[in-house]
Amino acid sequence: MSVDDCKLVELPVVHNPQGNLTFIEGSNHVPFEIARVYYLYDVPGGATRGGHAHRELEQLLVVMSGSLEIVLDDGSRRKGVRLNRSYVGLYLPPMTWRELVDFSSGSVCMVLASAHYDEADYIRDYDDFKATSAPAT
Ligand code: T46
Repeated sequence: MSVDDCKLVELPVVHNPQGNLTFIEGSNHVPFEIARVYYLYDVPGGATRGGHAHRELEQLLVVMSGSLEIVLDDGSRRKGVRLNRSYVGLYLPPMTWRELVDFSSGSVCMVLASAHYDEADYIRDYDDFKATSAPAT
């Protein structure tokens, strides 16, 4: 898996003078059935979240309010992506190391996930991640 497999997904917007509406359909706007939704909020200034990869989990991150940066790492390359639109998501395939940094005040990040929470799916040690993601020689 490469950082280039992490794709920005533009979500539909139903414009209305009374306010806009965006919707997300599993297996349509995201390439998986949605099994879980969680969100990060009340993140204090300077905090970093993430700092792990998932063995099998796929996710779509949508910053509903405010902004933050996601630092992606595939074991050989790093890339930063800033999210600040509630109609643009970032798709994260399995085996992507991610760090969420530079949260603006009051930001809210919603995450759609392909499976229920399972600690066994996490790789929380960067050296383990590098070893697991390295191509076989
Ligand atoms: C990810 C980034 C973007 C649960 O009990 N259920 C859940 O669904 C989740 C996501 C977490 N937890 C528990 C596990 C830990 O005891 O909540 C605690 C904090 O989780 P974690 O340290 O993994 O939080 P983040 O913000 O570093 O990472 C989370 C997701 O875990 C992760 O999949 O990609 O957000």
